[in-house]
Amino acid sequence: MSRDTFYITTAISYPNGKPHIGHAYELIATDALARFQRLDGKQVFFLTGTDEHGIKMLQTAKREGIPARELADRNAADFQRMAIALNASNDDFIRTTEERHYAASQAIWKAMAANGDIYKGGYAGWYSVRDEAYYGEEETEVRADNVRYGPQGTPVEWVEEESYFFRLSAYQDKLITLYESQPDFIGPAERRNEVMSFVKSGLKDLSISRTTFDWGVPVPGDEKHVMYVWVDALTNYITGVGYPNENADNWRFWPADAHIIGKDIVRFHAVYWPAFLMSAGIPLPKRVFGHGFLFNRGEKMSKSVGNVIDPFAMVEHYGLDQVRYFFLREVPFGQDGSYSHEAIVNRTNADLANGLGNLAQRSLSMIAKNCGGVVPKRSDLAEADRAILDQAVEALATARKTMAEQGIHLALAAIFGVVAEADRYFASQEPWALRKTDPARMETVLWTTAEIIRRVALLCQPFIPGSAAKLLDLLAVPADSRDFVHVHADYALASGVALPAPEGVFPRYVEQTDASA
Ligand code: ME8
Repeated sequence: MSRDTFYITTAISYPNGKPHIGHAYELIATDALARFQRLDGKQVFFLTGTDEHGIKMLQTAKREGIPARELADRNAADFQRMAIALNASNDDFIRTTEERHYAASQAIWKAMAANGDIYKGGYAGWYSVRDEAYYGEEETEVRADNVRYGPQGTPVEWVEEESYFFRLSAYQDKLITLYESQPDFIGPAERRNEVMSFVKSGLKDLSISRTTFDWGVPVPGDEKHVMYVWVDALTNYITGVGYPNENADNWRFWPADAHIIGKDIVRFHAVYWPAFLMSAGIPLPKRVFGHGFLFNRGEKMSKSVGNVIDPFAMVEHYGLDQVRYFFLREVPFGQDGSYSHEAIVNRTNADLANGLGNLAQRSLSMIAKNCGGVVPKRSDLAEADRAILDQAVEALATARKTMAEQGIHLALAAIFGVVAEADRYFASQEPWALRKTDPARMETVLWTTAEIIRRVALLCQPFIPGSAAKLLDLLAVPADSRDFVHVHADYALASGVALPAPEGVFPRYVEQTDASA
């Protein structure tokens, strides 16, 4: 039986600096996935937040000459501001320095210990502060600069200290069984293969505490130790829904339906996290999806905007829904992508300004002028009308299927395929010519076009929520008639309903000249 709840999370970001475009990308994509399920009738819980412990935070704070907590407070506020600026619909924002999170982290630690999976020993090995990760010597290499690097290309340092260990080696077979019996547990396929071969190559027990600093969650019963940052970081996903209080109202959302993360941290989510959960007797998430990395193609993005890697500046410059649309449509979700000024301008001008925006503007202006500003009168539908209307319903079916597998770009391709087809429909029906020859048919064509825009706008809501809402306002669609059930013909526009004066929804990006820059 499929549940009517849906729980989705982003990674929690290190607030050792300001949010960058990679953080924004992950949040936008996860927001689209969350909004999609909400509009499709699920009770959704969407969690994001900040990962505030670890040596990386501590070192940055030292460099700045401020306490780690002050650094965390300052930058976490920027991450919260970014969520608002991106119109993210997260239901909560978790900070790992919160009281509730200390309680959850200590509870899962105790549960793992009670299961006999934690023991005290001594760690001697390589550690990357940048990745906050332990690596086996065979995963590292000394390069020409005489520095030793880990598999992600970050420097590693030798660590030797007393440490608690988690019996990860005991979970090797259980993890392989998990990946085999639940093939969807890790996506996309390349990430699944990487994890599979990592686990098959043999798992060593994991060092899960440190003694040389105290910025972290204290180990229960041995406060000389703080937990390894990834133990507490991963636990945020259950803290956020009430753990350890299994009577908490939100606990019904667990297990998570999807953890959306970047490809660099799949190992933590697909190996360590399920092992911790198995040990603590907590059900496992359904899926871990590792998206790709974004790269700036290097060119200067615009004369008037300095560093548009800053998500706030990017939104300010191109518009929020333009940025959302660009990343979600342009980059196949799960693969790496690059962005550049031209790519953003080309994509958003073509699909939003000249595509959907232009179609809406042209048809709604004709309606305002020729149909008395009300929804046109619909007579019998011709085959061409029916075909284009059906396509929008089919796009919903496609979007449901692709969004369930995080194929965000594929859902958008299907929806904007309808826009392209509707454009051809509008051009070939020539409603402007029908005005004189067959006004009743003109009204039907305009009705069909407006109805297509209604359906497309409903489908666009997860991706470009603000602009989709404006389009639906222009069609006088009531706020309570905007979820996906309403894509159906039963909820089609009713002829005669008054429409507000049409206005443009997607301004065309115009290159600034040197004089205006
Ligand atoms: O890894 N393009 O935090 P983080 C796309 N605190 N995604 C990117 C990116 C880029 N250029 N750069 C980073 C952490 N990301 C941990 C997570 S979860 C329990 C703890 C993604 O601030 C990255 O892959 O380094 C990760 O999913 C997220 O941004 C936060 O990265």
